[in-house]
Amino acid sequence: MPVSKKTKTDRPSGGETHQRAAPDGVPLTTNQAVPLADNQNSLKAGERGPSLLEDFILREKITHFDHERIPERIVHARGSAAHGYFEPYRSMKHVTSAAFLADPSVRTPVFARFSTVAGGAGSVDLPRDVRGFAVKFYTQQGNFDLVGNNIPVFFIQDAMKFPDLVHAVKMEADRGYPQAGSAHDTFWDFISLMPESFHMIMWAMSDRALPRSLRMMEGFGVNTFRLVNAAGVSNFVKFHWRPVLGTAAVLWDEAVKICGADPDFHRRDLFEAIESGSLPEYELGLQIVDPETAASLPFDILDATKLIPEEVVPVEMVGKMVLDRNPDNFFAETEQVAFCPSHIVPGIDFSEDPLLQGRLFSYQDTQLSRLGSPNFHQLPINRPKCPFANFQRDGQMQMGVPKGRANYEPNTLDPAGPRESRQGLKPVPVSVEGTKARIRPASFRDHYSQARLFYRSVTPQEQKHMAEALTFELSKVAIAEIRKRVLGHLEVIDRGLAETVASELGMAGEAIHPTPAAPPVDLPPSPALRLYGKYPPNLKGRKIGVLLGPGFDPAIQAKLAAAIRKEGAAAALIAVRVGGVEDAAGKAHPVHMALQTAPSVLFDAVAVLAGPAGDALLAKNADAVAFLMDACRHLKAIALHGASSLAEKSRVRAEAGVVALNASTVPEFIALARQGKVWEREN
Ligand code: HDE
Repeated sequence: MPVSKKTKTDRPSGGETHQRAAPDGVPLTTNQAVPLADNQNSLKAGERGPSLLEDFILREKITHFDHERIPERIVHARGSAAHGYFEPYRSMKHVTSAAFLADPSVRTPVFARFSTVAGGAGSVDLPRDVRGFAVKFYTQQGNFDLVGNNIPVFFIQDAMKFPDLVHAVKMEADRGYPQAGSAHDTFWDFISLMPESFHMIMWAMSDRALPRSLRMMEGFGVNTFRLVNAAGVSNFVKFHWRPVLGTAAVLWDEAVKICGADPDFHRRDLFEAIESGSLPEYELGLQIVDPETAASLPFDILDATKLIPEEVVPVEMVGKMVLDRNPDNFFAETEQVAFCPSHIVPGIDFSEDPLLQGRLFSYQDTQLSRLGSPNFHQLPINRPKCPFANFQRDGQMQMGVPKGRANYEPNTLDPAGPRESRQGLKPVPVSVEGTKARIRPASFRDHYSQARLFYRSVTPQEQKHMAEALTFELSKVAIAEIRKRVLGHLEVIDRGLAETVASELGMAGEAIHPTPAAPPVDLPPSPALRLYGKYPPNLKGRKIGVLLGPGFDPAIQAKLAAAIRKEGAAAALIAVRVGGVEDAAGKAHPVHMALQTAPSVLFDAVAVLAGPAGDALLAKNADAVAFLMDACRHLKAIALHGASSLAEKSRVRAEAGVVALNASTVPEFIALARQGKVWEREN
């Protein structure tokens, strides 16, 4: 039966309200460059008839779409990245022949990707988790990937345990939850049986696992590498990154609420900072350890569950990385970038750390399955920015068109072709001898001393938050035996901590005691491990939420905004409605955000300004009350002008760190906000 019938909804090429054809635009084409006349309708047999298989345009479009996703990373799936550059402060030729560390006038392009570990690509930015800190340096001697974390040690000592660790922390095998969180039975079951993980656990339970911003966290290469100079002299090295803005973290309750208010909190923060010209900067530090010093350390330098206190071996700052450009395309760059710790350049070499040795295999292997071809190095984001040539050929998605007959070496047919060179990568000659065995060295046995060192080195606030984090995580563990085993390990680390957690769990006296393979020792504390108080207080790069109620005083608001700008911070103006708010003279002011979308967890400090009627209105608004109550609970500096009824309702008036705002107290509020949290309020 013919299906062609004129109907009322006859639309030759789709909707009629918007101009679709851009007369001056480039033609829309298929992937074979054939121009399209209609991108709205599939090819049909008659107006109301079935679609035709012949429609290669529809099939090309849908097929491409069907294959848009690639396997996400098995760990570190959720990440945010930026382009930038690295410049050394001075030549480091005396310790390394790496060219990117040799000449302060040379800028090396970089691509940095920050990530969470456990969650999937679509998970939230602020779970309690370790953050990845991976940097690809496109040097003149080839790519160097420094694939680190924001915590200087790792959970396990041997690569053999990595799949077990990751299986345990990721969503549970039968139920498919929780997403992106370690507070569940399988993670703590595994950890409770792995004493070597407890040093890292202390860090993961600390505020380091809740960074305020990717711009405000330290980074660490974790594994021990080697530096080698042109004369062949080599030393061990640990890599460090230090954020120029200093370190900062959010509280657990803030993190939980941020995940709801803005799941992309870190990604947005990084993107907006770069867009606004507030460029993230990190200094690169080297902790260089000669072989004699390495041998004298009270632990094995090859053990990735240990750090070298800066008080023992100082960190020398050798250069700076600046991130100055957002990716043009998230998939092509942030998703397709392939980091591999095996990507080193002459002047850098590996150590025999068994975790690193496993990593040298794993990353290359994972890229093959993720990116689908041994030619992943040809993708624009992965391509070295210096010339490269060899006789590897063909393979899926080959982008190059190699010329000539010779695809082997040695050859005589192509004398100008690529050859080995004297400046090439040479391994540091390390003599190796031993019996082949699956073995863990005795020097790796002390699992608790550095966990204790870390706990006893940090500030009382950090210690308090660690106890709270352990209590929270273990409260979500259903199997009591697991909790008891964890309490046993905590007792070995620090009795006071263990007692606090046991009592908060309602499990005093129930710990199951482990037998340490090596009894822990008291090491001298390392204040450099603190998160708070290590960097000078500042407001740079922070965001202040300024809630404006109707009838607010515009002169004070302008003064406050100018003072915030002067600090290098940003003021977000908020009103009940996104359309704006009127000041005391009835003049309308535009704002950045509506109160509903701007809970105070999104800001570092807050101010509320309102006239009498505006104050009365805000005091009746549940979002405004929650705004102030949360700012108080989350230890933020608070400034109030004419918001007394709201303050009353939110019970913040008598609290520490609340400034009565007027023209002369703006500096007082700024000085308070610079300090970060108002710690006295926490107690
Ligand atoms: Fe990774 N890790 N890892 N890791 N890792 C991956 O590689 C692995 C380890 C780190 O932004 C994977 O491309 C093993 C330590 C970062 O793309 C995979 C072991 C440290 C990133 C892999 C470790 C890291 C990864 C998954 C133990 C800190 C994200 C996707 C032997 C120094 C990089 C990928 C990015 C990613 C394996 C331990 C950091 C599976 C086997 C220690 C920052 O290859």
